[in-house]
Formats: sequence, structure tokens, C-alpha cells
Amino acid sequence: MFDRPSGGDAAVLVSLDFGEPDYEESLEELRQLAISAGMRIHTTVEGRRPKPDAKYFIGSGKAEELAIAMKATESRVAVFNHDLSPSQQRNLERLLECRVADRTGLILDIFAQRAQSHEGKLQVELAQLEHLSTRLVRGWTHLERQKGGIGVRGGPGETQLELDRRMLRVRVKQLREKLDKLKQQRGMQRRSRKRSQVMSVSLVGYTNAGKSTIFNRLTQSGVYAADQLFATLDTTSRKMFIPESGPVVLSDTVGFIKHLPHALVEAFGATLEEAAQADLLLHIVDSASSNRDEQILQVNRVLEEIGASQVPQVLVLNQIDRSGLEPGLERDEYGRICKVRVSAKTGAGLPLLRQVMAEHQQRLIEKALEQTAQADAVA
Ligand SMILES: Nc1nc2c(ncn2[C@@H]2O[C@H](COP(=O)(O)OP(=O)(O)OP(=O)(O)O)[C@@H](O)[C@H]2O)c(=O)[nH]1
Ligand SMILES: [Mg+2]
Repeated sequence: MFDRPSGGDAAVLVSLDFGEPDYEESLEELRQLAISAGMRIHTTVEGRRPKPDAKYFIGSGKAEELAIAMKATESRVAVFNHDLSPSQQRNLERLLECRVADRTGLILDIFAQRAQSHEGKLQVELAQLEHLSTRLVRGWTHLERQKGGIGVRGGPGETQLELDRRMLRVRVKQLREKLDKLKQQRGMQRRSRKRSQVMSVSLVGYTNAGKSTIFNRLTQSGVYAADQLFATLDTTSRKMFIPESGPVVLSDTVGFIKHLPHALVEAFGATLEEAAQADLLLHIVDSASSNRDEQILQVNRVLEEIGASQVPQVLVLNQIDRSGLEPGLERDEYGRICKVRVSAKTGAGLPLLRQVMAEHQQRLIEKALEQTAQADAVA
């Protein structure tokens, strides 16, 4: 049903420079995305245009060049560093006679490959169907075959296209219902945690920043951590004990990326809610990335989208062994820790993260005591 690339495919990357300042980084990121999806990249076709071409996105001349490159390298999929409209994707597929994937399709593909948990799988399927539903339009000849008579809606004359649309809606509804149930369960778990006054801390950040590595270090766990994009999809929570303050529940979450497909953000709502409901966010940053400021911005954008922008946040500059920074911390004008420099690899600065959590815990306790005192005064 899904016309998308699968692992192991020989691929040609296609990227147009529209004059954005972070063009090189975005192309490098696409390369990493394709490798993370298990593709073998044969070559990259690049070009410059003032704006996209309506029919082929890259223009017909470039499209011909791409067709030749694909034939020469025997590649089976063309991966675009942009989001294509459904009609552009279709036009290109016809011209190239091969599969065409855009950035969103590629990210969805990686998520589909990685989904492990029951909930993760449901979320990915929902995102795929939402994405597909925008692409089910006239012109998909294989979907448009007439089934029986002519043109009576809902009856035997219904077109394949309408049937597919209806099936899609039914499945989407089913998935939403199942996910809602799981969401309620998560809510219950969270409430019982809140009642037991255990502080919850979520690790958030750009994909490949080192969240899972830090999580493993702090909780002595064996969560999958790897040099690939979106290594983590499912939220894992572990209780850890901080001698100065007591138990804390730490959660490792899915990484973010520039232009994270909206369908994914929506479908992963329940997982991402963990971050929105946390008492504290540790925003993990790859301090050695040439694009780190942009990545911080993109993460904050997604946090806003999921309603987590109000949660207190501490910036954790990780991988200082690569960037040459010294371990240490910085405080804001209220005396609160706002930035920490660490290396999950060498362990440098990691005790500072425990200090961050202990200090935050202390503040939460003081706040709770204040509220009780106020309530007592009123009574
Ligand atoms: N040199 C160095 N490498 C690190 C450090 N922290 C993590 N890494 C490496 O960076 C890569 C990504 O680490 P992960 O912990 O999987 O990153 P993540 O943020 O969980 O990534 P996603 O789950 O894909 O979003 C792995 O190869 C780690 O070994 C560090 O402090 N220094
Ligand atoms: Mg991870």
C-alpha cells in the first residue's frame, strides 16, 4: 500500500539550493537520514533555483539529468531533500519510472523500521496513513480502476479511489481509538507518580545528540544508543535515586529534527506528552555540531508545538570531548542552573546533572511547602 523506499535500496539524493544559509548542513542531514533508513547512496544531484518548479520541483532539465544519473547508477529510488507536493511526486515517478521519496516520506520510513512497542507501531501507522491520505488523489491510476458499474456512491459502482479513502478513514479512526486508550493508561500512571511526589525529568533534544547515552549513564540501563538518526522511538522511563534528594523518574524520548513531519508529531502525541508533563526538561545538545544553534531552535519549536514550552528547561551541552569545552555549569539571574557542559562518553561533568535534578527537586519541595503554608493560613 505504501509507495515508499525500503532498506537496502540504491538511492540518488536530490537537493536544490534556494540560498538558505544552512544548505550544506541540511544536505548532510539528508545523507544521514538515508543511511539511517538503510539506503546505499550512489550519487547526489544538486542544483540551484530561485524557486521550485511546479511540475517536477527541480525543473525538467534537472529531471532529465536525474533520470540519466539513476540509470547510470542503477538506482531504484530518488530521495529529495525537500517536501514534494503529491502531483510533483507523481510526475517525477512517471518520468523516472522509479520510486520517489521526499524528506517526510524518508523520516516516516525510518520511524516504521524502528517502531518496537505496540504503541510505537500504532503511532507510526497512524502517521503514515495521515500522510498517505493527502496523496490519495485522482491520477493514481492503479487506485482508480472502476469496481463494477458507474458512479453510484457507496454502492457497487464506487471507484477504487473512494473505497480506499473509506478504508483509510475507518483504519485511522480505529488507530485513534486504540491510541486514546493507551494515552489514558499513561495518564493514570503519571497521576499515580505525581501523587507519590516523585519528580519526573525528561531528556529531550535533536536526534543523535546523545540522549540515550546520557540516560544509560545515569540509570545504568542498556537502552539502544547508536550513531544513527532516530535510534530511539519509544519513551523509556527508569527510576533513579539521587542521594541528596531521593527518587526521580527519568525518561528518554524520541529525538527531534528540522521539519519533523506534522503527522508524526500528532501521532506521537501520547509519547511526547511525557515531555510536556515533566517537572523538568534536560535539553541535550551536541555541542560539537556545526549546526547546534539551529538545532536548539528547532527543538524548542517542537516543544512549543507539543505544549512543553512552559516546562522548566536546562540546556545540556553534551559531547564536550569533541567540541573542546570544559565541563561546568552556568546559572541564570535567579541563581538557577540553566546550562551544563558534559560528555556522556568520558563521563566528564555528569555529576552536575545529578546536581541539577537535586536542586530542582529541592525547589519543588519548597514550593509545595509554601503552598501548604498558604492553604493553612487561609483555613
Ligand atoms: N564523542 C562522543 N560521542 C557521544 C557522546 N554522547 C553520545 N555520543 C554518541 O553519539 C551517538 C548518538 O547517541 P545516542 O545516545 O543514540 O543519541 P540520541 O540523542 O539518543 O539519538 P536518537 O535516539 O537517535 O534521537 C552515539 O554513537 C553515541 O555513542 C559524547 O559525549 N561524546
Ligand atoms: Mg536515543
